[in-house]
Amino acid sequence: MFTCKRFLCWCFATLMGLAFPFPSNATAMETIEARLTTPPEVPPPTGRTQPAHVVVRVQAKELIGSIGDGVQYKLWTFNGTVPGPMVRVRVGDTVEVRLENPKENKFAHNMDLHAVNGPGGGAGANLAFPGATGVFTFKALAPGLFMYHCASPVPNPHIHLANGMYGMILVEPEHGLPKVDREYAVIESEFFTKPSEDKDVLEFSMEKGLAEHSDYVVFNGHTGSLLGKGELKASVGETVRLYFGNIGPNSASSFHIIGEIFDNVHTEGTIGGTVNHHVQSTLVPAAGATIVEFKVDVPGAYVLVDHSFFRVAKGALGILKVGGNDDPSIFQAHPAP
Ligand SMILES: [Cu+2]
Repeated sequence: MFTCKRFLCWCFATLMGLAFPFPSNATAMETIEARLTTPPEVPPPTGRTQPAHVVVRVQAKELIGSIGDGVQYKLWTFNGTVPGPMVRVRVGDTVEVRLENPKENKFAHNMDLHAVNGPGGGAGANLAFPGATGVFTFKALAPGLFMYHCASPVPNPHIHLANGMYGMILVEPEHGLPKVDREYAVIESEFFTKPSEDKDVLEFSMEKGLAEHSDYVVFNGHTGSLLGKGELKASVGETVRLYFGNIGPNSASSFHIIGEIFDNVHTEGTIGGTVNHHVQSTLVPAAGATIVEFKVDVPGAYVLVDHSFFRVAKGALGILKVGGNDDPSIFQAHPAP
């Protein structure tokens, strides 16, 4: 029943609304530039409690780069790196994706983001031929870790993936993720190669791609990206969160860290979905992702691998170097008697 008291409240609210109009979401939403990082570096938490209009600027670059020691390859990249930049937004954000394709490039490129609800993940909307910029916006409706990749039909999408055009976008939940001490991003991928007209430079082999016979399986675009100076670092007692993606383009990954048990595995990169505990290896499909978290207890070198093990010989390994003090109650080596 619409009582007199309710009517007076309604009148008051209406008048206040006219006198002090509340800003709508559209007008209140601030516009910010996404801070992009190259894996293994991860952008910092958004720290925002409100959605924003986030502008992501990416440039397609076709270049010759290294995929292994002494191995040069004709790469197609986002922002000149393989993988492309990592993006971090918050659920509810409106994300404006701006893909510039410089006129010096030979091919059309675009971006299909798996975080998108919309045709082609945006790939049809931002297809950019050399000299053009493709733009589309989407609202991040679901939190999670998502892959993105080029899906240009020129000459066909799978070549663009195989040549290096992929990356990850993290969509934080409304209140962000629990704080950890270290965050890293790693993406696995395959290369299918043959000599190009320049004998010192390899290029994509359609024959090997179709046969699913990879020459290289790598983390972060290079057989040595997580070795030597590229080793990931942590200290005993710290918590580590790894954003792990697998672009394939063909094979699923049996992701494992030798000597470490994953405390939490956010299966299939979901946030708010299934979290498994005490996991040894986790399966990541092509164009899928996972988030694993663990506390490091013992110092030493921990080896990241695809435990489909012959891929280690093709390059799928990296090191997490853990510093700090031993805890013999957890692990100790005994000298030979
Ligand atoms: Cu492309």
